[in-house]
Amino acid sequence: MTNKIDDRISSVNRKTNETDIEVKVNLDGIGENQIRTGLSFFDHMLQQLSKHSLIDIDLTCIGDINVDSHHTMEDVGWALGKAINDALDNRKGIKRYSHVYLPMDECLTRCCIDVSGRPWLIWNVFLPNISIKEIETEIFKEFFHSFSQSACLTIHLENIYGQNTHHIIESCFKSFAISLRDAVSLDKRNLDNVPSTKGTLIGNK
Ligand SMILES: [Mn+2]
Repeated sequence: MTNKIDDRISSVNRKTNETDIEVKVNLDGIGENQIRTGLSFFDHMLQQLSKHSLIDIDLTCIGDINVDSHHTMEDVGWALGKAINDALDNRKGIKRYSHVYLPMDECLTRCCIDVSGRPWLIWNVFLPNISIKEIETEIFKEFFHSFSQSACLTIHLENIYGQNTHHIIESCFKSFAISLRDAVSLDKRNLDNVPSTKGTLIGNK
């Protein structure tokens, strides 16, 4: 018997008075991406996320970046997480758990994830209260929090040590990407089953 897994793709459109977002993802991609948020450093981080997760991401956000970067980053996190959640569908056959230690020059960051259906973020990442380009560093936590909520993912991110703020933030995105790639990948021995004794990993059930 051949186990057929449907294409794991999805698209999400979300428009509010603050942001207008279109995003398409393919979980079984090759890391191709088109990212346009109007925030160049954020684009750089989302390109890392796609490249190292091998999830193809086509994302456009027209946000109120004349106000600040907060709404754009929070809402992009939510829309991207929702697209991942939809593409995962019933979560059959996925590996579910993964973790990665990611070194980047002087810095080391660990990401542990559970594609659990239960949203949770632990953020043990201490950043100096500065801005990189137009983004206040505190908003990166909001991105990952939104993502965890709409993707129904348990994410534990911890920067173990590091000095350079760019490296610390980038190591969070890269460690998240690589652990996500592994956790949503399919286990050939378990394609017909949801990896839970409860029998479901669908969000918030
Ligand atoms: Mn960089």
